[in-house]
Amino acid sequence: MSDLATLQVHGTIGVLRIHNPPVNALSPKVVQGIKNAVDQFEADRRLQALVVHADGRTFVAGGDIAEFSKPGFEAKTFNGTLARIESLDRPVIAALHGTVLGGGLELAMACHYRIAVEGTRLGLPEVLLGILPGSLGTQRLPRLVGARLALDMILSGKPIDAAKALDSGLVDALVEPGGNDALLERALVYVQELLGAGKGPRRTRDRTPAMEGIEADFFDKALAEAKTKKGAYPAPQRIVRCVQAAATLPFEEGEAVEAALFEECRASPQSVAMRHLFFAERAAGKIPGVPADFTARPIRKVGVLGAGTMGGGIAMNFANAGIPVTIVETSAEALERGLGIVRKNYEASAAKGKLRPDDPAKRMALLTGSLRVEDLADCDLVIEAVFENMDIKKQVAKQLGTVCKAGAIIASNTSTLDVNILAQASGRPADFLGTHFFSPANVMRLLEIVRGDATAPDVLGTVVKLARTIGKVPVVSGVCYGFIGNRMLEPYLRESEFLMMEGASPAQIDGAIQSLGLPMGPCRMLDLAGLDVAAKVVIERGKAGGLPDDPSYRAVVQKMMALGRFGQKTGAGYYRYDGRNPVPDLEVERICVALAEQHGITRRKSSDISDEEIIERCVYPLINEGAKILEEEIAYRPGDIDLVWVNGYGFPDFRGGPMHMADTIGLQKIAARLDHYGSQRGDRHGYWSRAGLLTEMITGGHRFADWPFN
Ligand code: 3H9
Repeated sequence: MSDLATLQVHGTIGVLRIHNPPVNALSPKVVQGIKNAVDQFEADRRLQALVVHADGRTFVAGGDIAEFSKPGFEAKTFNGTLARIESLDRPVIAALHGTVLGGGLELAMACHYRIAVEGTRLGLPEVLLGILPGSLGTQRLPRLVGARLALDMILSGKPIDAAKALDSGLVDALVEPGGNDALLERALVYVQELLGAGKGPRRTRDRTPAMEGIEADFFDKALAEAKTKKGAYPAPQRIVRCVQAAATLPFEEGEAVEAALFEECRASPQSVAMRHLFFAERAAGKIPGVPADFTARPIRKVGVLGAGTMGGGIAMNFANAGIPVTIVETSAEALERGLGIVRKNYEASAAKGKLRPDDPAKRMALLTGSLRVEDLADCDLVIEAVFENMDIKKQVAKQLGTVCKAGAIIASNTSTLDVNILAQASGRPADFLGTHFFSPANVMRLLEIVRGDATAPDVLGTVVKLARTIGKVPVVSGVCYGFIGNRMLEPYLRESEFLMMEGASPAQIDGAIQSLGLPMGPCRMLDLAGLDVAAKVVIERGKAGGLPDDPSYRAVVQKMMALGRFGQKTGAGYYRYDGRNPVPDLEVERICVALAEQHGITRRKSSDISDEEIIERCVYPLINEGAKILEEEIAYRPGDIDLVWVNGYGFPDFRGGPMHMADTIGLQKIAARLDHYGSQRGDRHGYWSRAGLLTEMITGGHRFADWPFN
């Protein structure tokens, strides 16, 4: 017998109590428990009604996502149980709180009445996992809230709050917050009211979906839009077909449509990839050496040193979360300029309706500008975002080590520098770490958190937790050049430049990479970031002795900088710019021809360079570098690397990130192609040398998905 869902008796009312912490996901045992409870309720004729209620912080938050990949998974048992609940001849009331999501909302919609605590969120987020609601959500939701809102909710995956749910007919009454026992009490009173009023079962499947605002071509248009905007994803087009079925066919026929299309989505490689990312995001918060029950340092006030683009963006993250920030600059003009840009950003968001009209003023009020580093003395966390230069950053770290109060955390927003050196310079290495925000820092979800050799576990844990509070996806990286993301970017950019010198055009390279689903190939990406910035990173690294002994290495970007072609901002880089539109530029070809000649590189006709070669040469070395990063324990898991690429570099989520994609391609194929290009190109600089881990994995028959292997 399952005790994860049981029938309890309160006088003449049955209570189906679900207890599967932390989020009451519908594991097979929970489903079995619900089925047993329904059997018992059906048999016990003394009971006049059934209340469905869940323990803990939330009602059921969905089907158990881990189950979807197991052999023999099927939704039939749960769906059959929902049909039995709906068919019961006595009223069934769902008492909702927390996040009523996916299978949880599907359970609630099979009940006859729904009450919810104010603040409850209700939604069908399956689309974010590459699937569609598979327990009749696509059929019951349109019958409750109308086809238009249902389609909107299922396609976006965004939950609605209880007030909107009440408005739209998804719930019947709201209850004041007051804890789980109070909710149950209130539900029992509600039942008595229903019974007193002689109300009986009210089955969702018997309703007709409201078709307000649904013109004759509504579904055709929705389908066409799903195809153009979300064509790479399995679910959106199928969701439209399911909701159309709900609106036009009898319930049983719609049910069959949903079952078939759900299965197609579930089995798709895109959904497997997106489910992988769901669990990767949760796993990334588990950090070796940081106990699950560590005590976080309180962060009530944050300091940011530097009000440039990065500093301003970083400060916005905290102000958005209601945390006061002191921003320090060296001159009044720079401070004014920095705060002015932040204000403009907020005002632009408010103008687009993304913020309430009074939000910009409220958020600006949380930002205090100062010209004195000493004003950072009362901050619990200080992030320096000054110019990326070792000497300057060392000096700043030293100063912060003196100014910051005892127990404060000191962070450097560096994208490449050695955090251990900076930590030593601060004189407080245990309090020190790196926070690598991605630009624009107020938008990009990734935060690479760089753990120094001496970073204290509670310091690391606190910053990871804080990152989640401000809506970031935190990934911990060890110390190495470029950390996880930029280190892997390096071989990708290296090969794209060699390909240009060999005869491929920027548009050809970008086209091949974009065919994988990345929004931009390497050339457009660098044009946007600034070729001057990119070239300086290469030059600085060269000065520090970190470049291979190869004059042709990253020669193109350095030449571009020398010619003043800094990218989009100067109207020319790898492309010429017509406004923001990249236009192929013959001058770039001339530059590459000259560089090829200078470095003894044989040119080929561009038509002889296939998309396949471009993808293999840019992406496989990037994956190989990822394997090296794992081998060196710079990243703790392949999933962490995938999160970095999906959230920081636009790698498509439906491919699950580069390491997940490597599993899909097959490690043997990747190794064989690395070897092939190594021998074809004469690998004097070790560009193609395989990560030992890759060879080890192939020998052991492992995939990255099996990590850790023993
Ligand atoms: C679905 O329902 C399909 C149906 O249509 C058909 C069914 C037949 N499954 O996020 P947190 C784990 S699809 C398994 O850190 P929070 C999570 O891994 C599903 N596990 O907490 C973590 O484990 P650990 C539709 C799940 O408070 C722990 O719970 N539903 C599931 O920040 C805590 O999670 C969704 O897509 C699950 N469904 O956020 C909702 N959910 O501690 C997905 C959570 O070992 N879930 N876990 O790392 C969420 O959005 C958030 O978890 C939630 C809580 C908002 C509920």
